[in-house]
Amino acid sequence: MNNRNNIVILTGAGISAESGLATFRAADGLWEGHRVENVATPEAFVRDPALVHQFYDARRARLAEVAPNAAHLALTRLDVEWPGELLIVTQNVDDLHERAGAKRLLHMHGELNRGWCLRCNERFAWSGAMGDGAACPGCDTRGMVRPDIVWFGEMPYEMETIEAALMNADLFVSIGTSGAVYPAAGFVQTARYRGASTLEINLEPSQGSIFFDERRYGPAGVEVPKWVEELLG
Ligand code: BV8
Repeated sequence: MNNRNNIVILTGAGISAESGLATFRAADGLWEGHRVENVATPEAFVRDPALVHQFYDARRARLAEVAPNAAHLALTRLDVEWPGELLIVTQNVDDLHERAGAKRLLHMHGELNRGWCLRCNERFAWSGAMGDGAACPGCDTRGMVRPDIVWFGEMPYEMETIEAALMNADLFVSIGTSGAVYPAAGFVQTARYRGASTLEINLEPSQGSIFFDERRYGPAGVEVPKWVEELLG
C-alpha cells in the first residue's frame, strides 16, 4: 500500500461489541430479544409503533452508557493520518465512530440519534426517548416522528457516494460484520471487480469470507489497532 492509495472501510456491529453494544446475530439469532421483522421493518412500525419505539428508545439509552473502543480509535487515527482518500462506511446506527473523532464517515443505515417526521419529512438530531407521542421540532406535529434508521426493505443512504468510493478503491476492508445483509454484503465484490485488494477483520469468518484476499480473525479491539499500526508504521 503506498500512501496515494484509496481505502474504503465497511464496519458492522462487531466493531462496537467490545464497547458493550449487542450485535444482531448473536447466538440466539434474536436481536435484543426481538425478531428483526417485528422491530426493524416499515410494516412493524405500522403494526406496532410503540414496540418499535420501545426497541429503539432502549438502544438509544444504552448508547449513552457506552464509549468507543480501541478499534474505533484506531480507525480515527487512520482517518487523521492517511494521506490518500479514505471513507468509513458504517452499517451501525450508533455514534461511536463520531465520538472517537472519525470525520470521513457515513452511516448507510441511518443513526439512533436522529429522527424523521413523516408529516413534514424533516430529519433532525434526536436524543432521549422518542416514544410514540414525540413532537416534530419542525412542524410540531405529534406522533408522526420515526427513528431516522434504514429498515429492511428500505433503501440505504448515500449509495451513490459509496459506489463511487468502491469504484475508486485500492483497498477494501470489512470489519465486524457477518456479511448477511445487502447491499453492504456485496461491497466486497464491487471492490474486487475494480481490482482492489480486500481484507476481512472479524471474530470469525463472515458469510462472504471467500471473497477476501486476506482475513484476520480476532477481536476488533486487538486486530484493528495492529492493522492500522502496520499500515501507518
Ligand atoms: C434494500 C438498521 C432494497 C436497523 C439494518 C438479497 C437477498 C436476500 C435479501 C435481500 C437481498 N437484497 C436485499 C435484501 C433484503 C435485505 C437483506 O439483505 N436481508 C438479509 C437479512 C438477507 N436488505 C434490505 O432490506 C436493505 N434494503 O435492499 O432495499 C430497495 C431497493 C430500492 C428501493 C427500496 C429498497 C436494507 C438493509 C438495512 C437494514 N437495516 N440496520 C437497526 O440497526 O436498527 S441492518 C442490520 O444488520 C445492521 O444495521 C447491520 O447493518 C446489519 C448486519 O449486521 P452486522 O453489522 O453484520 O452485525 P451481525 O450481528 O450480523 O454480525 C456481527 C459480526 O461481528 C459477526 O460476524 C461477529 O462474528 C462479529 N463480531 C462480534 N464481536 C466481534 C466481532 N468482530 C470483531 N470483534 C468483535 N469483538
